[in-house]
Amino acid sequence: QWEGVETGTGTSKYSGTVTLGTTKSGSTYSLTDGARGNHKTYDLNQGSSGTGTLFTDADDVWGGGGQTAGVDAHYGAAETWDFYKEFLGRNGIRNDGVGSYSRVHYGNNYVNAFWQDSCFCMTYGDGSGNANALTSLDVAGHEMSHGVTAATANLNYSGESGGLNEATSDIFATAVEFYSGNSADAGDYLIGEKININGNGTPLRYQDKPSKDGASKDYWSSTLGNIDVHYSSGPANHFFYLLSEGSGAKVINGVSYDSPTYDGSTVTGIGRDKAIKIWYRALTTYWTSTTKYAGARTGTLSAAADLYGSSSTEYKAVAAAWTAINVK
Ligand code: ASN
Ligand code: ZN
Ligand code: CA
Repeated sequence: QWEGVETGTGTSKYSGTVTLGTTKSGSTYSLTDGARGNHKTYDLNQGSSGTGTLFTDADDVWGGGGQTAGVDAHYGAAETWDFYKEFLGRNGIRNDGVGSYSRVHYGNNYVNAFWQDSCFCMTYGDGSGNANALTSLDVAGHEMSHGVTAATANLNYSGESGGLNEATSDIFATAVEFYSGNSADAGDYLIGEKININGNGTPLRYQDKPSKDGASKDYWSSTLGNIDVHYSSGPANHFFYLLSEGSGAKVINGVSYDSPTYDGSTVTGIGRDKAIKIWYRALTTYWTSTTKYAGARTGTLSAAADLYGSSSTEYKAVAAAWTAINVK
């Protein structure tokens, strides 16, 4: 009997045919990613506590039936791990090389996914009615990034800091989706566009113009901290879009965007990669649990100064993008 790091193949629901990091023990393979801190994926089989059973398979070819949600979750965790490691130099959620775990098939007709610091794990429901399983790549990136935020700035999950916490998860969700380059799930500035959570084909959130969801705010105001964190995230998501792509109309990977500004100003984007690096440096270097939008502006300006210089185009674009969402 021996154990080894293996590479399996999976047929996913959202991301086409994918490779999976697996482990062989005796003659059985499991969803234990030996190349990524032994991140594991478990089947709760409709339960709502504990870890259920670790996914196992006889031939390392995965998918079909209850395995499919496991394939998507395991792939999403791997892509998120790779994004953090290769693009940002972060070795796992806590930067200690240790994997977390995913749980799928949580409860019955559960239309959500969530991260818990208590178990250092993420959990996915199967959806209900027209809403599909919550296991898309951007949802995985969003949930795992809650772990990164908890391990770094630890932004409080209420008021303005809660909006910044949520936006951080949406921003890195989008970053993972683009970085992955998966042709079945091309990068976009939409959150949850694959899961049909509204039942009418619309995404959960829009980063170019967050108010398109009917509840999120496009711009900062003094009452922003009074609304749900998934809506007070709007201005920060909007900042990220503007900093990356600029204001006005644009088509990216076949998706049309049209991003407005508070004051009618024109913002010229510096590209997504630089915007992500600036956000990450602010999160990990300058922000604390009580950072609000004003502090987010100064933190990202400090980050841009560190990375590109205080008289750089990038620094000026950060200032312009915050001003464009009414953070001056
Ligand atoms: N899916 C939600 C989120 O990650 C769950 C929650 O509201 N905590 O934000
Ligand atoms: Zn969230
Ligand atoms: Ca997306």
